[in-house]
Amino acid sequence: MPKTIIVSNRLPVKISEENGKLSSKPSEGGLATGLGSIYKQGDNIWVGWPGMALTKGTHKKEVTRDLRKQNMKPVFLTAAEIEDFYEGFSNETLWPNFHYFNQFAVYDEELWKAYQKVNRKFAKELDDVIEPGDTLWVHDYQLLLLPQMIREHNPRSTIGFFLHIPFPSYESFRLLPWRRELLEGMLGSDFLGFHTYDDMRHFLSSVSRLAGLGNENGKITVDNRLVMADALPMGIDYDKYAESAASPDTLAREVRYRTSIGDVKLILSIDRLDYSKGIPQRLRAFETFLDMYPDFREKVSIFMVVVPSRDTVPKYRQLKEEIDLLVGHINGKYARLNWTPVHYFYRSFPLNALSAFYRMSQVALVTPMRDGMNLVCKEYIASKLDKKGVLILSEMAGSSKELSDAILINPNNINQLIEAMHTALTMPEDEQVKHMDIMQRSLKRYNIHHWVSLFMERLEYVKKSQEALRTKLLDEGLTNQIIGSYKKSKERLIFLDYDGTLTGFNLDPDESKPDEELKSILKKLTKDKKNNIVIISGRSRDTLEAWLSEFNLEIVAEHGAWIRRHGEKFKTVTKIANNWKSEILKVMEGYVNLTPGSFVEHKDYSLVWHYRKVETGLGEIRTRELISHMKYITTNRNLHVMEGDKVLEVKSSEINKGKGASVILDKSKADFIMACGDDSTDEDTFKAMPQNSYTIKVGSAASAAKYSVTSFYDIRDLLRKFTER
Ligand code: GDG
Repeated sequence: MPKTIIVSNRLPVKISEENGKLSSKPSEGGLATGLGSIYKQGDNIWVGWPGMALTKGTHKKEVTRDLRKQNMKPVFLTAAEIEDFYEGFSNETLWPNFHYFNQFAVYDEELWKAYQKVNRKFAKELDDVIEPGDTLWVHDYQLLLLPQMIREHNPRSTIGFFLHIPFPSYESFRLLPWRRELLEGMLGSDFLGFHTYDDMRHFLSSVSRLAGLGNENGKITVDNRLVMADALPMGIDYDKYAESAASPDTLAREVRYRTSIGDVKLILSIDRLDYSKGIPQRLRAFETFLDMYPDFREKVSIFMVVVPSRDTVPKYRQLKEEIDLLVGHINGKYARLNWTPVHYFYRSFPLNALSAFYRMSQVALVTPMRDGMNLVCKEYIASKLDKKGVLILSEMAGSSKELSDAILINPNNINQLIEAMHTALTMPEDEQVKHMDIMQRSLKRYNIHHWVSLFMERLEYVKKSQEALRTKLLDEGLTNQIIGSYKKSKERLIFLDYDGTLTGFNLDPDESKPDEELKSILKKLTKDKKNNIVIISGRSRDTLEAWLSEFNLEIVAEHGAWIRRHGEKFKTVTKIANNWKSEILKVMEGYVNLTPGSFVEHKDYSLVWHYRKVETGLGEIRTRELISHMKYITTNRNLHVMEGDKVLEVKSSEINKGKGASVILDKSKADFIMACGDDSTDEDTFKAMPQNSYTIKVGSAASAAKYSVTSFYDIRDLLRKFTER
C-alpha cells in the first residue's frame, strides 16, 4: 500500500548520550504533534536527523533499530556536516537572507557545497524507502534542494513542500549566488505551501523572474508538470494548550510562581534566541515605557523566557550577550527590593510551566522583526481560558495576518510599541474578552490538524489535476490513431495556429520567422494535393504573407478578420466597424507615454499594446491598469479585450478565429479535420470544429481541445510523421 513519508531536518526526537548509553526523548513541538496523525500510522515514516552526531557504527545501528519501532528513519550527519550544512548554510546564509537580515548573511562556496551534499544524502536515504505511489512531505529551508533530487529518481512521486520561515521578496532572494538552483530544487515539488499570501507571491515573483515561469492563480507549469503554490497558515494543537492551561499541575505552578513574584502585572515574552525575534528592541521599549510612565514602576514586570538556540553561531552568542547586558542595565536602573522589572530566564521549561506563564500574564509581547508565523502568540491565546489578556503582535509575523484582533505594531516603531504596552495594560476587561473571543474561535477552527489535512488535500488535488491533464496527453497510441486516419482520408483540412504551436515564443518577433525545419515540414505538407493547410493566427496579414507566401496554403490573419483562400487575395469576412479605434488608441498611447519600452501595433481591425520590452513586473502592472481602463470604455461597444503573451489586444467582438475557421469549414468536404493551437484565442477554433475532428492543445491549461501535447515540437513531430511513408 502506498505510504506517506515526512522529511525534515530534525526528527521529532532527540537522542542524547550519557556515560556511553543512548537515550531518546520525543520532542513536544507543534509540528511533531500535528504530523503524529500521519507518520505513526501503518508503514508511514518520518525521515530526518536524530539531533546528535554519532560516530560509532554500533550506536548508529542501535538508534536505527530503536527509531524503526517508532516509524522513524535516521539520516546521520557528521559533526562537519552539522557545522557547514546546518549551522553554516542553513542558519548563516538562508536564515538571514529569508528574514531580511542580509547584513548577517555569509556567502561561502564551501558551505553551499555542504548544503548540496547533505540534501543529496537525504535523497539517497529516501531512495531506500520510496516505493511507487508514495507521497512525500518535505519541510523547511534546510531541504530546499531535496524535492528536485527526489524527483530525479522518482519522477512520478507525489511531493509536497512546506516552508516554515518567510519567503523573502525577490530583492532579497536575488542576493543569493545560488538563487536559481535553490528555486529549481523547490520546483521539484508538486505542491508548495507557505504561511502567508505574501510569502507565496514573493516565491511566485522569484519563479517568474529567475526561471521565467509565469503562474495562473499559483499554478505553474514546470517541464510540463503542473506545480501549485498556496498560502496555508499553520495552526496549533489548540486543545492541547487549552487542556494544559486547565491541568492541576499548571494551576499549582501558577500559585507557586505568583507567590514568588508578588502582585504585579506581567508582560510575557517567549522566544528562541534569535535576532529575528526582536528581543533587544522589546527590552529597550520596556525601559523607555518605564521612563515615560513612572506610575507603572513596581506595578508591571516583563517575564522573559529565551530558549537557548544555535549559540555556537557567533551572531547568536553576541545577541545573548546583548540581552544579558540590557536586562542587567534595566534591572540595575529600576529594581526595588520588592520588584524586579525584568524576570529573565535563559533556558527552556516543561509545557506546564509554559502554560502557567501564559495564564499569569496580562499581556503577551510578541514583536519579531520578521517571523514566518510565530506559534507562541497562538499558544498564549489558547491558554487564556477566562479570555482575559491582551496580545501585542508585530505586523512582521505571519500570524498577524490571521490575528487582526491583536494590537498590531511595527517593531521598528518604538513609540508605537510603548503606546501599545500602555493601551494593553489599561484595556477594560470586557474589551479584552471581546478580542480574545474572536481570536480563540479562529484558532480553534484553523488548528494544526486542520492545517495537516488541508495540506494533504491540496497536494492530492494537484496530483489529480496532473492526472486529468495526462489522460488527454497525446501518447503513442493516440498519435498512431491520428496518423492512421490521416493516411486513410481522401481530403484533409488542417488548421494550425502559428506562435506557440509551430514555433516557440520569442522576445524578438523577427526570430519567430519560420526556421528551416518548419519550412521543410510545411513544404512537404502543402505539396500533398489532398491537404488544405490553413494557418490561423492573430498576426497581421502582411507578416503572414511575407513569411508564408512560398507555401501553397490558406491564411486566416488577425484572429479571423482577413482570409486568404487558394489563388485569391486577402478578403475581410464581414463589414466591421472601425470607428472605435481613435478613442482606444488615445488611451493606449497614454500608457505608452507612461511605460518606456511599450508600443502600440496597428492592425486593420484591432489595436495591440505590446510590453515584452518593459521592465518585468512594471509591464504586468500597467497591463492590469490598462485592462480595467479598457473594460470601462469598451462596455456596450461590442469590443473584445484579449490578453496574450506580453500583449493586450482590443478588437471587435465580431472577429474571432472560430468565425474565420467556420468560413473555411463551410465549403470543405474534408474527411480528416484537425486543429492545433496553444492559447486562449485558439479555443474559438477548437469550439468551431465538427465532432469527429482532432483538436490538439499545446500546453497543460484547461481547453476545449480533445488532446494535448507539451510543446510545439510535438506538433512538428506529428506533422512530420504525416508526410513520412
Ligand atoms: C519556526 C518559524 C514558525 C518556546 N519556549 C519553550 C517552548 N517553546 C515553543 C513554543 C512554540 C515554539 O517553541 C516556538 O515556535 P515559533 O513559531 O514561535 O518559532 P520558531 O521556533 O522560530 O519556528 C516560525 C514555526 O517555525 C512553525 O512553522 O511559526 O515563524 O521561525 O511552540 O511553545 N516549549 C517548551 N518549553 C519552552 O521553554 N516546552
